[in-house]
Amino acid sequence: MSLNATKVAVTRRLPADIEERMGELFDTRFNQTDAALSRDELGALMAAHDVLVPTVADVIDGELINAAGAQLKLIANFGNGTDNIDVDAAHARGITVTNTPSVLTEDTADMVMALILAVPRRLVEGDRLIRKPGSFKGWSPTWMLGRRLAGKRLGIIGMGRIGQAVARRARVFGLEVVYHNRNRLHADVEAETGATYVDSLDRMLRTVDIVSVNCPHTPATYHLLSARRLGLLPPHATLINTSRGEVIDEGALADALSAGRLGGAGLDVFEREPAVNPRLLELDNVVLLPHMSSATMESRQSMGEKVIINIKTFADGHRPPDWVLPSDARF
Ligand code: 8YV
Repeated sequence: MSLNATKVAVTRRLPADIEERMGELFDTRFNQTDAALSRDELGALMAAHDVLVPTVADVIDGELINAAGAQLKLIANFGNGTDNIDVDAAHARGITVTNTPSVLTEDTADMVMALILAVPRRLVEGDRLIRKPGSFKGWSPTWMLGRRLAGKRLGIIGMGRIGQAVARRARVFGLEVVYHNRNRLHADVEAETGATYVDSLDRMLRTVDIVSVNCPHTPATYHLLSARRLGLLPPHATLINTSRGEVIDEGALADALSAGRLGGAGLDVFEREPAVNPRLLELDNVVLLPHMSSATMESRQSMGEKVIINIKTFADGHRPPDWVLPSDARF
């Protein structure tokens, strides 16, 4: 494939200079309107391009992949998580999948900390209140009491790059950090992050004051936080999710929060995104964000650069740096 003959389709608007560079390098079709594409529109792009650049909002399932034209050879996801793509179906069809890891780690970890502060210290509730005329009648000793962070225990589910970046930050706030992961980390990483491994997720949940979900959404983590597991958390606990909504049973979470069986939640992602369980909207102890943990100019720029490097390397006949392995080849 010669580079500027490579036909690339991008499903959403990207930063201007990324689009400009892609336009110079490849025969690129952009989505000027930035409107989410329908399934049929995605199918049409996959029938006519060598490379598709989708985002988390585009579901590229096995059916679409199997209907793609034989010329489609690369799906270069603009995003870290690839649960929007059936990677195994792509692999079976000889289509390579890449993602954009590492460049959004620090921004996402910052947002986890922002939520860890926002929920127990009632930041958003306070802001809402002060905007309601007459609601702030002046200071009093029992006014807007929250919960202190220092000395509390944070449990991190999923100790990859983002989980580790959260642990480093959490220590500075005086939190004790424990984690659960498929595999225990090397002792050096545990020492550097100050995090202690707990081999049983159930046991970890029973003992934490705050829990942060930082694992990817896979068949194995779908509803990992089920009604039963949410019931193991102490009633004062705060739950933070910046990963994927599907990892938590959102209906069971709304039940637990409404019934006062959970202290609060900070959610940047939702099970049926962009829909949000309406019961969550009623609760003051819940902070809701529109999937914006990695939304910084810097991360979007670096994600775009990664997409370009992945396409360019692939079109040049080499293995792209951010190749996503099929599930049977992951370890
Ligand atoms: C991105 C994300 O903004 O990269 C991810 O996995 O969840 C987000 O933070 C999104 O995926 C862009 O496609």
